Amino acid sequence: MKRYSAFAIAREAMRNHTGWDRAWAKREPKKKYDVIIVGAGGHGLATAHYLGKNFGITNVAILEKGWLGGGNTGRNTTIIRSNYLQDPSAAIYEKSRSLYETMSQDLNYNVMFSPRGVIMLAQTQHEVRGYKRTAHANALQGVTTEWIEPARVKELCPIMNIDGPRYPVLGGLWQARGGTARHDAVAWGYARACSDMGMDVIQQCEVKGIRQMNGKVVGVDTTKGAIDCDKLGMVVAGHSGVLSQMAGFRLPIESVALQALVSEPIKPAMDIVVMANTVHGYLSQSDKGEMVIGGGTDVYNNYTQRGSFHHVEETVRALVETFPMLARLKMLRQWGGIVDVTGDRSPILSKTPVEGIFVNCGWGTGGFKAIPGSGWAMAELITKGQSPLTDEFSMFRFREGKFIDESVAAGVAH
Ligand code: FAD
Ligand code: PYC
Repeated sequence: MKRYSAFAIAREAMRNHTGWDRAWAKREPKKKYDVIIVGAGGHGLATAHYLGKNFGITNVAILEKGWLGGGNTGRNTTIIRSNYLQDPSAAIYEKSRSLYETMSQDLNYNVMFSPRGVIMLAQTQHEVRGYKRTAHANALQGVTTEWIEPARVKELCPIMNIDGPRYPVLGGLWQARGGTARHDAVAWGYARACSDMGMDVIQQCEVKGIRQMNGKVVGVDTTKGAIDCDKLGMVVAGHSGVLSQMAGFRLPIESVALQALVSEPIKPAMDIVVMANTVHGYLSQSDKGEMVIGGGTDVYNNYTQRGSFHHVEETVRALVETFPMLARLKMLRQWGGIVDVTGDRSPILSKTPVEGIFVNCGWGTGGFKAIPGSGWAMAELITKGQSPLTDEFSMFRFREGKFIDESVAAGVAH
């Protein structure tokens, strides 16, 4: 595949862009693969990518029922940070954040990673204690974060009202190397790299059944026919329960809609990301100038991948005391994605009761930031049967009571 470069852009500009290759090949399924990954979201594509890049396994298909990146990966508010509390979380999220730093170069695809800094605001005494504790834990984990006082918050984000009568800003947890990236580009960049390694990215191919023999996976039934495989990775986020049912086991997971919205574009107003978790809102400004806004999850489990009007009202109302300028903005678009939430708000990267089936899910409201680290770890788990980054994230931890409680770090109310 031709590399993208300034020279290539100049060359194609001279010949009306007739010389570009397809970013990824359009393929029909082969009869058999070494590994099938179900779900061409960021996590599925990254898993496939690192199977090829780190372990040389390229006889791989990534099967997607819709279009690639059309699930949560293309619907999220793109916040990237690694300021979690527990050590296993810090390890995988910080690995991920560091992979984002070089992702554009590694994939030869501009994912627009913007380490503009993320603040998690403390607006209650409880949050002050919680975030100071996280800052201390992060220091021990080698994750660079710091507790900052209200004056510094105001300096970093002048549009903020820190003196709100109900929720004054008491400080914040600041991660200067956190930020955002272009979500679709992450999926497209990985898909292009997978295709370049000879893998098959197959869209409009829904997995409808999982075939097993003597307790081991042997293949899948799809809307494009039966396909055999030696190993299967289930990476389908909000539909993980549906897939595990096909495979004959249950996952400790619930599916719920999480919504977001954007305002009309305005001139540059804030150049950092802010999460205000007490009031349930988070905010950044896109390169187009839109304010990108999200809130808490819907209050009931569902598979409804869409936005709802009352949510816009609730989320903006929650944020308006701290960001009064929002009251003057028109809201343009809203949408929803189906996120996969576990009881301890930590993901599952695990072997399963069926030999050869591995599951990567439970990223809930916060998995965009984890895409490269999760793919890296999952590829190792699938290849070697074990990875230091996934050891603690087994699905069996719920049976054993070994929870990894990240309810505070998850940030989003659910
Ligand atoms: P997905 O991208 O959902 O991919 C799963 C894919 O599997 C889908 O494309 C689906 O079509 C496919 N699939 C399902 N069933 C089948 C089947 N039977 N056969 C074939 N294919 C199938 N995270 C952050 O870190 N920061 C944020 O700011 C953030 N904001 C968010 C805001 C919103 C509104 C939402 C919805 C999520 C947000 N998240 C955020 C969470 C993040 O988006 C997800 O955790 C992450 O994208 C999950 O990626 P994935 O690859 O696991 O899932
Ligand atoms: O996990 O950082 C996060 C997040 C922000 C918005 C939704 N999730």
